[in-house]
Amino acid sequence: MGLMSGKRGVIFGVANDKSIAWGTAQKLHEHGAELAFTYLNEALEKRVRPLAESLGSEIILPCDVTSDEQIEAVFAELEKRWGKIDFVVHSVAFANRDDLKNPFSQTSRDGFRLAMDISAYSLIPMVRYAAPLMSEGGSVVTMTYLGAVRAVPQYNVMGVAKAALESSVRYLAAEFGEKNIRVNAVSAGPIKTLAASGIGDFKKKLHVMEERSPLKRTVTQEEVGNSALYLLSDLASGVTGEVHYVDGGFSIVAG
Ligand code: NAD
Ligand code: 0WE
Repeated sequence: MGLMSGKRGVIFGVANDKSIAWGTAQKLHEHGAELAFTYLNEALEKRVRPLAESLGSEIILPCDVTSDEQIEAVFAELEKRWGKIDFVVHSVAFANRDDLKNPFSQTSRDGFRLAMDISAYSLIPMVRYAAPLMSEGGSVVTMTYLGAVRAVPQYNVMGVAKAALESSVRYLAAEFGEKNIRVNAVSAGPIKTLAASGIGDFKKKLHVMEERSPLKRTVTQEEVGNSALYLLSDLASGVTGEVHYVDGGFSIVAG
């Protein structure tokens, strides 16, 4: 207990109580963290606000990550309210539904740009604006998927965006290491969330995990949250630029 006591941070990417960001928020709260949340739009604010308030959070802010100004405004508000922060959770991704269905070579320029902008680029301004508030060092965690490093059927342009995201984790870790700001990713196995509900044969992905992964089961939001908790805590004080797999060992056998 108390791994995060005295620490404050912000979580981007809660949509509902199935979100990986919410599993992470619960673990951080259990271990004593004080949390701020962002939401994409007014429809999601209705879901996020009660969840955030149930963990005692008082800072609940809008943020569409396609806007540098909105990202900057989140950290400006955190500076006003808290002065400094200790951690950031980036748990945001989006691609056009068609691009997760059609053959990869059909990916449009606009679809590529959109997936890259929301799912990869957004981490960069997030760390840029968070860093000045991390005056005593800090830790940033983003969420990724095996499709970054393998050609997973239908993951398509999201795989390219996750490859850019994982590479950005390394470049950000290299740049901000001297400020004692660590940047890492958690690569989760398939979990039934809102983002997964739009995927054609997602059930099949879950079954493949249950049959072929070393642990013979899928993983939960709470298990992903536990790894994010570790990376955000001082337990991981020597860890940066890493992609940490929470996938029941699937990546070591997948072929
Ligand atoms: P989710 O739908 O709960 O979360 C995705 C979030 O992205 C939502 O909160 C949504 O509002 C937000 N988002 C989309 N566009 C945005 C924008 N322009 N600005 C701000 N926010 C925006 O689904 P999830 O599965 O919890 O996804 C969270 C992260 O986990 C994503 O990065 C996803 O790629 C990653 N991931 C998911 C799985 C899985 O199987 N569910 C596996 C590995 C990694
Ligand atoms: O990152 C993801 C999913 C991200 C995602 C999901 C959607 C669905 C609805 C991004 N954009 C959208 N756009 C929509 O309109 N995952 C890791 C979950 C996921 O998605 C897959 C997977 C897995 C796993 C798609 C194909 C194959 C496997």
